[in-house]
Amino acid sequence: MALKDIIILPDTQLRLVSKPVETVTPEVRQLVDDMFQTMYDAPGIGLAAIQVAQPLRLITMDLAKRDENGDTNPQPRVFINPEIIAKSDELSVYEEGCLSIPEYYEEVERPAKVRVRFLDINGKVHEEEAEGLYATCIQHEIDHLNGVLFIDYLSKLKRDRVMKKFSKAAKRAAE
Ligand code: GNR
Ligand code: NI
Repeated sequence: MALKDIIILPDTQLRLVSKPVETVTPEVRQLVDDMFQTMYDAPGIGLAAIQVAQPLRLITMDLAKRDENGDTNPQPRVFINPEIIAKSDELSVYEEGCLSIPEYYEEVERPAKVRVRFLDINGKVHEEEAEGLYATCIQHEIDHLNGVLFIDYLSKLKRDRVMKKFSKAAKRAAE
């Protein structure tokens, strides 16, 4: 297993449209392991492969909550070539964050429920109904596969402000 660097704004790789996974090779399994390690270390509840600079339609997720003792029952999930095949008309608002836009949080409105089709690590097809945090997270992650970030749903003013802040930080870091 290996920790990978998470790319952050204004890295233009975040705007790539990721390619379908054709076969689950040993390299893909290794990438999934590395993504889990990177996601848990961050920590985050979801990670798209492009966030570790791999433009593949591959997502890891773990929505497990800590219990009263502060322990977790890990619930690692892998989504390969996921597709949203239905969305509710009902919307819900959630305060989102993104490991590629560190320490910035804003409310985003999205369909409250979605139906998602995906392959698991063994190539088996699944279809699931997602709601609550699961619905928010899977939509956020599938957006990454299409080069879309949650700031794209904010006003141009807010988005420009965030882009400017991260561009300045990158320039300072390069000096
Ligand atoms: O860790 C994460 N938390 C989160 C919170 C609200 C909505 C979406 C997310 S996903 C984010 C990790 C991430 O950037 N995944 O792409
Ligand atoms: Ni994200």
